[in-house]
Amino acid sequence: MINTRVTFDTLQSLYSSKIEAYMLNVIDQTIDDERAVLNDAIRHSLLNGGKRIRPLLSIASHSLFSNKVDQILPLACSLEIIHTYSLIHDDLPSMDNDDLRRGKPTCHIKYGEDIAILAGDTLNTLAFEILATHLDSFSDSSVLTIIRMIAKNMGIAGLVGGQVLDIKSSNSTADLNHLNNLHQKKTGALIQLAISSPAYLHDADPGVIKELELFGSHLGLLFQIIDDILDVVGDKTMLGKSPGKDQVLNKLTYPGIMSLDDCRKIAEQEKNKALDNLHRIETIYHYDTKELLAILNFTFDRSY
Ligand code: GRG
Repeated sequence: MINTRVTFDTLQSLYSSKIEAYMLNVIDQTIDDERAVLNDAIRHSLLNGGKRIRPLLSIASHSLFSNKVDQILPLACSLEIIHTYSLIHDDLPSMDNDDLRRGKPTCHIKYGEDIAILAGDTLNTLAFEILATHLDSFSDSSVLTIIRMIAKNMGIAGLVGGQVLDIKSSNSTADLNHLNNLHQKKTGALIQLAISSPAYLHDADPGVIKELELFGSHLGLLFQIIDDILDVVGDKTMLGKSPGKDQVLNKLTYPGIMSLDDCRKIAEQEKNKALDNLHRIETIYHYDTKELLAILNFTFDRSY
């Protein structure tokens, strides 16, 4: 019998080349000889083999409503561009001070801190330019809605606010609620937006949007718990960055406040809650969630 199960590898082989081509094209259009070093720094950080989980999530969520993948690429790639800006800035000496990212020297190691800061700034604004310009398959009002949501959640209410909590927290001040709140903002907000934004663009039933948002929130926490576990048990080749950094920096992490077994238990709880959301989307609203399921399984299985 033919195995029709969709896996993360299936999604990568179906969609990665489209994602890479879209981002390459966007960067090529901004090429400017006078500022070649900035373009080099952007290419180095953006086009360098990330897993592309966030764009794949947007494509997977869009697949509930349409099979026209090209329509959603501007959103999918904008979110990967924002993610890349956040990684460049997170790696800076004044933040996590990392030398290695995706198996290569970090942006500031290769191009200097000044250019790395500017590359991050450029990517952040480029993402919003793409969102405002290229989502032409959707209504203006739905595009405005998601731009507003993304802008809000990439600022103090989400990514930046979560990063501040991360910098200013340590394991000695930790409890699970604080940790969940921090990661819901820092990592979860972008993941949640990748999943919910396509539904807003398609003016989906509010019940479906709610389930997708809850799914995104559970997947976001699961993603961070697994990332924390991998920082303890992973190696440099697998992670593409130095392991053990969280402990060196006295970061507030899940393994910092509980055993690895307990981390895996709460990861499993988040996975099961996310599965319940998918089940309801399938049974109540009759959408096919196999692509979202593939990404959920991949995220959970990474630390085993
Ligand atoms: C500097 C404003 C600002 C925010 C930084 C996201 C973030 C906030 C920092 C990243 C630090 C970090 C390693 C967080 C853990 C979760 C995470 C984002 C991991 C990396 O994402 P992957 O695994 O990486 O999707 P690839 O390389 O595959 O894209």
